[in-house]
Amino acid sequence: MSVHNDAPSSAKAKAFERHGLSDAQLIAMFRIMLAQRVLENRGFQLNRQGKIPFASASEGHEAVQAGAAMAFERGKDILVPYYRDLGLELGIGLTPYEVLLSLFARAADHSAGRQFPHHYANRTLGLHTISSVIAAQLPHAVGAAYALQYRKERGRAVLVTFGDGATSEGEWHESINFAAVHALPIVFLCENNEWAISTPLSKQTAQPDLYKRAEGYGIPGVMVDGMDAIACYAAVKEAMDRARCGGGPTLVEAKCYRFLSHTTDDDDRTYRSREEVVERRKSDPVPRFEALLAEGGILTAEDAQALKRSILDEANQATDRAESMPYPLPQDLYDNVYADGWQPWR
Ligand SMILES: Cc1ncc(C[n+]2csc(CCOP(=O)(O)OP(=O)(O)O)c2C)c(N)n1
Ligand SMILES: [Mg+2]
Repeated sequence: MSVHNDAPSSAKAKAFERHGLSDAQLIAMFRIMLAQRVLENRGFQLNRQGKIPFASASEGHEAVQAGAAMAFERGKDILVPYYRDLGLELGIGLTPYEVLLSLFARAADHSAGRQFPHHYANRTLGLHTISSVIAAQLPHAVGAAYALQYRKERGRAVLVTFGDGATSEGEWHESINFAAVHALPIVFLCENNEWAISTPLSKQTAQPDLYKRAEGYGIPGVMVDGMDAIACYAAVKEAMDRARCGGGPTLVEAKCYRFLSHTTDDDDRTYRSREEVVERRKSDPVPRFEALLAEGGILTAEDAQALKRSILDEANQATDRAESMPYPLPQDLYDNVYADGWQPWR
């Protein structure tokens, strides 16, 4: 990463609050956002081509994930994500090839080709596998944070993410309460996209500001514009810093929106209007961040084009390479399912 740089690069450039992020870090965040969008679209394309059984969609979540990824310290922190966190996973170091191996269910995938996207653990990156059971990742994450505290591993923290729907689960409340009581090094990041498949937020809770629940547990609660990548970085960074130095947990609520259907198996036209989606698209975080970087003199239109081309090239190469890899063998089906024959987390 380049050195800290507060000044806009060109004389005509507009200054903006960058919270200490260098030009290189801002461009890295934009790269994550673009890669997330390209790869999520690739998942949908491959599914519609009949090449993969299933993919999820995170369009609208790019800013919160690129911001949070930049606040994550590689080699120290632990990420316990959920299934809509492709950008976060890419942002902490997962490669497009690893993502494609999972989508194509190939043997070389981290979960050996089980094909449910995002179930890849990566020990080196500090990436915990997800749980498809909503909110079940929270007690796992709290357990990891408890282990850090028990072992006196100061300077490390856990980042756990979940959607608005997860906040209705008992495990959500139990986990936050336990973490608060023990002042554990953990940040609870809610990606509130206003929908839990077809259930709108208004049917989930009568208090749409989810961050306010933090007060009931005696921890700080912060609300952030989830379409603003820099604001998301600042909020998660502050919370992670507090957690890393013994200040206990924080609940951060990032207000975003899910632009596409829940997954390739869902059709959102059956439960929400096109007008709503079109209206919300106006706050798309990707063009918004691109415009900010352009106005700030950080990324020219040509640079942005070149970046987009290189990301698409990388995604295409990763797709071809992963597709050419072998499937797992039928006799390996029960590997890592029972204790017998267990292999260490890789
Ligand atoms: C315990 C449990 N109940 C129901 C489901 C089915 N389900 C899968 S995703 C989902 C919606 C969750 O919504 P939210 O937490 O808001 O996350 P989002 O998908 O919007 O990012 C549901 C109900 C599940 N996986 N686990
Ligand atoms: Mg949701």
